[in-house]
Amino acid sequence: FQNWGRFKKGMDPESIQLAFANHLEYSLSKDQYTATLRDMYTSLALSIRDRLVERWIRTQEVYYEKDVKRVYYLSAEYLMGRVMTNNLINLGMYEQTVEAMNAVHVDFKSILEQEPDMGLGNGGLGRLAACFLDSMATLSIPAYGYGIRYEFGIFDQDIRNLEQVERPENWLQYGNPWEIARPEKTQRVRFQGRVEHVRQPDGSIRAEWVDTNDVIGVAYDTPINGYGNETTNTLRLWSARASKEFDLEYFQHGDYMKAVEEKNRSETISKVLYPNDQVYQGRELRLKQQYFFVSCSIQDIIRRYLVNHDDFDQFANKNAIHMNDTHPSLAVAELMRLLVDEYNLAWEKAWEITTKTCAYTNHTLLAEALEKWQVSMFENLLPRPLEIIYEINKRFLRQVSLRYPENPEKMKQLSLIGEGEEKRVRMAHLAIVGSHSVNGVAALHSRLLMERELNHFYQMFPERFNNKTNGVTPRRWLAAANPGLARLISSAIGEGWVTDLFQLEKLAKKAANQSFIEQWRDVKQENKEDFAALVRDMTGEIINPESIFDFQVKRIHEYKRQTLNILHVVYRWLSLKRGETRDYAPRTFFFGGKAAPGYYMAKLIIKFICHVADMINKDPQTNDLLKVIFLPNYRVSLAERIFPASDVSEQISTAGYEASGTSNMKFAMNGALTVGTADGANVEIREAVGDDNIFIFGLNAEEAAELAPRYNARDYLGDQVLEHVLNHISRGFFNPDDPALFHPLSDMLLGRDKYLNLADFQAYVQCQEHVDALYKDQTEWTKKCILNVARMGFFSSDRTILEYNKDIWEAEPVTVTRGE
Ligand code: 26R
Repeated sequence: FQNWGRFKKGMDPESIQLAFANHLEYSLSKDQYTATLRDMYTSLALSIRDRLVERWIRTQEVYYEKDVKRVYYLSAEYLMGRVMTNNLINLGMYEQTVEAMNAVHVDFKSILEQEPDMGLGNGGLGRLAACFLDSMATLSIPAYGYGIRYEFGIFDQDIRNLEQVERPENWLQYGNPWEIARPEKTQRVRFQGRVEHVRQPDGSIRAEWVDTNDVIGVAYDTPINGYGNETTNTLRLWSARASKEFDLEYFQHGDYMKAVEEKNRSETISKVLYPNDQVYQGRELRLKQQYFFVSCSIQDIIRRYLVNHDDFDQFANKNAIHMNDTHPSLAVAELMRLLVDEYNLAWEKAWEITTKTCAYTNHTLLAEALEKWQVSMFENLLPRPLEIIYEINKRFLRQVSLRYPENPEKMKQLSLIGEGEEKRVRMAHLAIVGSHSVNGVAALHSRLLMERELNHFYQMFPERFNNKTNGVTPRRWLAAANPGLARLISSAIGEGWVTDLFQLEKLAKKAANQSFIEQWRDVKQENKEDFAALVRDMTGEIINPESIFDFQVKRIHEYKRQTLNILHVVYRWLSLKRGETRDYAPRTFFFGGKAAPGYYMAKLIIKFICHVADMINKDPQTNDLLKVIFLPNYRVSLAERIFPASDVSEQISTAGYEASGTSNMKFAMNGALTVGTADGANVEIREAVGDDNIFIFGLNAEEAAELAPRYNARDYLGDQVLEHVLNHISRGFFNPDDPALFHPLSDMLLGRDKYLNLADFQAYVQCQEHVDALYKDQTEWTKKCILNVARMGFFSSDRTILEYNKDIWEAEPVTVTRGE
């Protein structure tokens, strides 16, 4: 293996060319006549993967040799997007690869376009997990991501006849050159069956979970390399396979078709990502997914630990298990089950290990997103984990009754089992009780958890609660996505910001420098022109690159208030039609985002935006001042084009509902100004950039919560134009063919609107007028953009991960070096 040198390791353009040609011929059996662009993409990906492998093997060796403490991040979602550019940048071979491709007359940009997004997530939570993987590797933290290898990720969204249509997203159809299948690394997961309690010779009682229907998890590994170091961590995703016994039983009974059918059934577990976010639905297959990946992962963690240890005394010192929301909260029960049933630990000992090892992050304040699985579903599917949960609850409630004697109310509030019409397991309670740390994802969110949603638990365990404000990786979201701005920044302050984002502060003194301001504007303008070309290709719409590019891109949800945004757009249009120009600057309002397929109101909102856009864009009278574009299929790779081209970032959720938001950070990091409510991380962005450099409007969280019970939308109809807007909607102006179409929308806005759209409307309109006024002074505007970027240091996911590691995981960073 000594002379692989050039083919497998060389980072210079010529070596990359050799590797590329080699893979084209010997891995894909293609020549210059038959190779498609996709073949070239695959060959290049394989060439890059080769360069990761040596580092990857070495990293894992070092972890083993040093018996390091490992961090295990358990997440049902990873929204990785494309990985090629990121890998090249982190390996430090981007420029060399561009050169190599140029030399063989291959258009590098179109190769990058071949890669499908790895879209194994819904939105914020899944993308956060992906940013965290990048930061953990860059900070040399021994970390593993564990999750599910969904065959179908988040659906592709088409807009047809002005509404959303979902298409399956088959990201694996042409193979995945980044992953390595590990058919020998499997774990067995049990379902159904029953529990026998068997008395042992020593008098103790052991639980045996028998007559189960087992499913096998097969590991697929993806290397995650750090920026500018040798660390290469592992993202291990589990794929479901039918177990041999399962096959045999049926095949031996001679019912071949039934056997294949059953086999298929167990393999559906990892078939598709559930596209709901924020609205829990108690689907059995989803519970199977959760237990499947949790059980595979916990078994794998224990297996790895036992390679170096022969008892569990060091387990909590060597492992941190982090639960990304409650989706993996069965980890608490599964770790207990394995320690007690399989490894014969005493309950108390196992419980101490479990709580010291596990930690939980909450990502939402919406009650309807809380997972509460029917006990009846557990009884059938997971009888033994249910018994474990009951035992955890029994002991926990004993503790509660000591702390709050004679207080059945408290017991009810805190119990892991909710007693409504039907008994349910409250997964958040399980996660909190089984963890030594519980955190929210922005200062406001964590405070509201402690004061409101989780106050009962906060009173019981105040020391467990803490905040970890989210962050995003500057490698993907600035260095890779916005090379023009990255170059300009580096030319001014050097390249240190890529791993130490606080260095951006050095840009602040450049904000007064006229020539720097002009260069900054040139970069933004070029990005906007590129984006306008992309919009033309995607939608056929011609937009004015001199107009303000205003974006609201995120999942469609009532609490995020895309409705408030589109109401303002209609208001603006009607004002223009009345001849009130109000000094509007030309503006293009972009919307993008997917609606959960079963979320009626979200789909109606998309439809409404599209109808409004259709009408406004056809109006020659207002065209040079106002355009509206719904961008189809918002996803990571499209986001990478959006942030660099953005002037205004819309972050307008009803205060108290958006846990953090992370696109708010990506926009600001790319020099957009935020129009937002005092919600989630917007509050901390305001603190960082200063009141003068952000547009905050509307009710704060306390005011909104106070208003909600006595809110009357009609109190806010004083404004003539607003009334006009709402009349237009309810009279079917935007849809003459079916005038009732948008009634549910106007009924919602004028009725018991939980999200108080009209209460914030006036403030929002005024705020938007300030935006127009400022934009007319391009120098002032650009200064504020520069100051925004200068103060984004805090919002790097490196800072977030350092805090997690210091306060929760306490893993030692390990420098990996390759022997030559
Ligand atoms: C239970 C199920 C239906 C479900 C609920 C919620 C599935 C998925 C979700 C997604 C939630 C948890 C989510 O993505 N939350 C977002 O997390 C981001 C990262 O912390 C935050 O920035 C964002 O504010 C929050 O909405």
